[in-house]
Amino acid sequence: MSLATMPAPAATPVEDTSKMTDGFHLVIDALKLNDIDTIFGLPGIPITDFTRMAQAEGIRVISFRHEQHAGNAAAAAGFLTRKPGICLTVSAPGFLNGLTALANATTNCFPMILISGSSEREIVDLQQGDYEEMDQLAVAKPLCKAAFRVLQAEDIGVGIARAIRAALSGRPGGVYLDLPAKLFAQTMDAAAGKRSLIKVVDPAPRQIPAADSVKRALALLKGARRPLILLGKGAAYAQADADIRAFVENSGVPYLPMSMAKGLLPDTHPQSASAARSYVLAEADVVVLIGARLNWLLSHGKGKTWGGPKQFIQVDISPTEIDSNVAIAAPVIGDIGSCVSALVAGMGSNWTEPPAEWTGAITERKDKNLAKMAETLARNPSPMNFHSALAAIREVVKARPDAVVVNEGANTLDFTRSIVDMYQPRKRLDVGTWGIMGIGMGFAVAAAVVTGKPVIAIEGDSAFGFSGMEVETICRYNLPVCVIVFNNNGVYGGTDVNRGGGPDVAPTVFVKGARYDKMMEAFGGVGVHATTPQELATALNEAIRSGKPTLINAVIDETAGTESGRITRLNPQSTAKKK
Ligand code: ADP
Ligand code: TPW
Repeated sequence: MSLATMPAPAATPVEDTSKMTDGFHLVIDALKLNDIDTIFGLPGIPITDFTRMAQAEGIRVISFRHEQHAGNAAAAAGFLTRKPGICLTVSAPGFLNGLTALANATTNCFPMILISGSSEREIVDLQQGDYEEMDQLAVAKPLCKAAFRVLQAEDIGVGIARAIRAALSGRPGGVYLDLPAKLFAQTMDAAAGKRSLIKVVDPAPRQIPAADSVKRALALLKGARRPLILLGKGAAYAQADADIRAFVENSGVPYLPMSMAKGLLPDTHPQSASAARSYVLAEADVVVLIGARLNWLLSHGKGKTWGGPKQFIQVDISPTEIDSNVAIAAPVIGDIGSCVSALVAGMGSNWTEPPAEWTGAITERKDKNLAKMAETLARNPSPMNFHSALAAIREVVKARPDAVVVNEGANTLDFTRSIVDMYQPRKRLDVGTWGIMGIGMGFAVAAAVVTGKPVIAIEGDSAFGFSGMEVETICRYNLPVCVIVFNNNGVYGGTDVNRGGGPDVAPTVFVKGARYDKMMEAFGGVGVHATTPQELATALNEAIRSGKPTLINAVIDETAGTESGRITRLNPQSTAKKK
């Protein structure tokens, strides 16, 4: 080919940046396309600009003081809304701070997506010492349901879609999405970028149970002499409230709610067997588990708690959950809405209620226990104890059943769970499957942000400490959160002594008489020091009325309660004799 016949070299195209988009905008557009309206996070390299742009584009960005709490907020938002909660962090340390929340969300079956910026792959993979170097994808993988990394702008749509599907479909859980710094600045043609995004269709498809599994379950339930229904937080998450109510009421079977399933039916419901819990667990012959695992919280379905032999019907979306601890006679696999409505349909209109002998025996025990509890709650000791403080709070919650209760601690958790009745679904958020401390302020922020309802966070003083700095976040966004710190001067209580005799206090003891209320005042919120149930109730009512961020330092008898609350038995005991 002669020079003369060679085609002229193409002129270098001048980039028309007005028709370009970039990684920042594609991530934001992909989230918005999928109706994600809120991000919980903490800015820094490489996601600082992302948070600004997201806010500019109309996404609500709730900035925290520590990523763990942003992650917990995302998890709680996921549980409450059935949309994956989004947590956004910086690389390595920020990512690791968020990871606890991601793992906890996965353990709890809450849908969330942890999106972390990460450092340059070329440097990270050769371990050449980049700024905040870490192979985050590899670290996250064993701790969540799925983990993805996006390297090219044109794959952002797919990355976000896969993350949403993984978080929501089947058993919900945590997903990690790794976005390297370079991705954010990558550009591509705007129209092609738009076409590359995916609006996820039906991310949590209904899973209809097999007809024969429903039949098998109903046949077993029909033959039961002492049936029991156990509702777990999967049932609360499923938002199949009417079906669950119909199943309980049409069957006439007594039920027990796990802590976060409280309120699916009001705790005052005549079929609630909560006040006769140990009796029904030990005596039931057929137990229907709905969105509850037979893990440590249910003594693995065996042993003394469960008394004589029993048969289980288990409704769950995850087929591999079945037989995990004991044999399940009738698994019903599918989403709770589909399964429970199939059970209701199969029961028909003339289902025989359980024998009166069984329901009568439960009522008898319930009445006795409730009368005993009423007596305890009516006492007014000085200083206040867990019971008298919670007796006051329980009346406030009764009057405001729409308020969300967040709860953590040891005794504070156990007593609140049994004393404060819940009346509406998904109004109670707590330490969940791990019994983890530190969820308090993150969950409270999320509950306020996504529900707009008053939030009452009932916190042990140790529990509160894990996320206490987030009271600034609560004040900054002016959220209607009232934190009640049950201040008994330590982990569990404040009376332990240093067995070595030195000047240090015992490992479980805190500064005595601390004034947590001042922390809220430091950021412009309302602080109240309460030493009586009356003062506590007045302050809580006022907080709910005003909607102002409030912290009530509730002084509790430091000798009240027990070590580890109700799970003291899990504490290993030393058998070594001291010389
Ligand atoms: P709890 O701690 O209240 O006993 P768990 O967290 O142990 O509850 O159990 C929740 C269960 O609910 C999990 O096994 C999970 O697979 C199941 N689950 C979650 N969402 C759904 C759903 N939509 N349909 C069916 N099962 C679900
Ligand atoms: C992340 C261990 C369980 S309960 C608790 C701790 C430290 C605090 C109990 O004291 P608190 O409650 O809150 O004052 P109360 O009502 O008895 O006075 N680290 C994590 N999670 C857990 N569960 C612990 C430690 C623990």
